Amino acid sequence: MTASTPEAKLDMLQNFIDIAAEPLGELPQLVEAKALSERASDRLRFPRQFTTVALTGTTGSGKSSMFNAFTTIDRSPAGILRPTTSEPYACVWGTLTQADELLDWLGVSSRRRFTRESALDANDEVGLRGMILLDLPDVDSIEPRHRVEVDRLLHLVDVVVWICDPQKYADQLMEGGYLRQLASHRARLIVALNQTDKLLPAHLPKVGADLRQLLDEAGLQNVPLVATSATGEVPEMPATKRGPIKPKPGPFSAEKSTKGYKGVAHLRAILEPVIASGTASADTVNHDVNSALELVSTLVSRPAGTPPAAGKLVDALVRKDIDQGVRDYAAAASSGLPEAWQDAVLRTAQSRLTDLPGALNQAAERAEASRPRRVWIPGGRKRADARAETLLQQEIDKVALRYVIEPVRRTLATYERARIALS
Ligand SMILES: Nc1nc2c(ncn2[C@@H]2O[C@H](COP(=O)(O)OP(=O)(O)O)[C@@H](O)[C@H]2O)c(=O)[nH]1
Ligand SMILES: [Mg+2]
Repeated sequence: MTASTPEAKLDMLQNFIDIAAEPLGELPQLVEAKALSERASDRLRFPRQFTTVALTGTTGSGKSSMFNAFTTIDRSPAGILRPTTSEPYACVWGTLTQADELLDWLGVSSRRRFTRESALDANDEVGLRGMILLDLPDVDSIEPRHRVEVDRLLHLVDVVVWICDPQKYADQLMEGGYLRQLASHRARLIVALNQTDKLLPAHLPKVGADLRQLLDEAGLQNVPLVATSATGEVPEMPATKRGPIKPKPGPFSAEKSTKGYKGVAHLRAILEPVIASGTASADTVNHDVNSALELVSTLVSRPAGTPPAAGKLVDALVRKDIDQGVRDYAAAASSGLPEAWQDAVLRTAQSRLTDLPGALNQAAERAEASRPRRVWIPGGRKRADARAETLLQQEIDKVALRYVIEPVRRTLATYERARIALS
């Protein structure tokens, strides 16, 4: 592969998808690769200085309260009427107008956009400059419309913060491997154990360790875990006993205290360097582009060879063993190619299957018509028969070429163009 920048890789992907779309049709890998590349090229068009961060999780875990704690303004209504958040809210740590197009793309209505620009001027929020924080509808919403909305958004943002609470985190996390799936398509995922103010100090490390273990078992060892409280304070963890044995590392990332609202300080401490690096959106794009390339790379293998000679196919057509003859020809022509292309070759080989019996009959009629009605010369009958036989063979050759071999050749040539597009 020669392409190195995301733009070049996207060109390559686009090229491949354009070529392969017709023969491969709605193949799931191709559809997914297309969605990923479209998303990545969209994201590339928006200002790079913004990092989109989505707060997500099940009902009542504290997403909206967390949003409020970060924005310090009561914008996203928490509690009372549930599920409360039916549409996403966004707060921009920067100039709102610069984020407008990005927010349009994310589908945040203009009534639900806020800014922390003045706080940035006052300098106390500088560490979050460039963040766009999103409060999403609940992932377990009984409204299918909300769930679809959440899924769509989670695919678009740069960082996902999964909020869970100490009572229900086990159920909240493991719902159908949702989180693992999330981690696989999002470069950055953070888990926040929220509402820790409800826990006794001695219980916090135990609950944390249990949650950490669940995450590890789900294959999420690299996902940071933080303790938060959106409405109060995270209890002080009991100091680890000193002794000859080195204490085990605690379950939480970023245990050091930081400035800001105490209950969300650790989450903030993890977010700040990500936002300051300004590379999150590029990481998102790279992640999507590379996933798309990985998907399409399974759709090419060895170069397409020259299709096999017509002999066996013609013999099968002469025997009227049409179906098997066509299948065998397609299989021989596509052997060693990825399965999707073997299927595509078979589909084109069979594309005129219903026309074949008629075409073969006409070929036979043409050969027969060349046979003289009466033969007077000695040995003439034999020669005429042989001539008619040769003619029949030639006519069937033509039918095989036109109805099967040429379509197969075209598909093989398309495969070859697609393969080269990726190399
Ligand atoms: N004690 C405590 N209550 C919280 C915390 N976060 C949220 N809540 C409460 O839990 C309820 C649901 O919170 P909300 O933010 O609406 O949850 P959402 O459905 O995830 O948006 C509300 O009554 C909040 O006041 C927290 O950290 N500590
Ligand atoms: Mg909410």
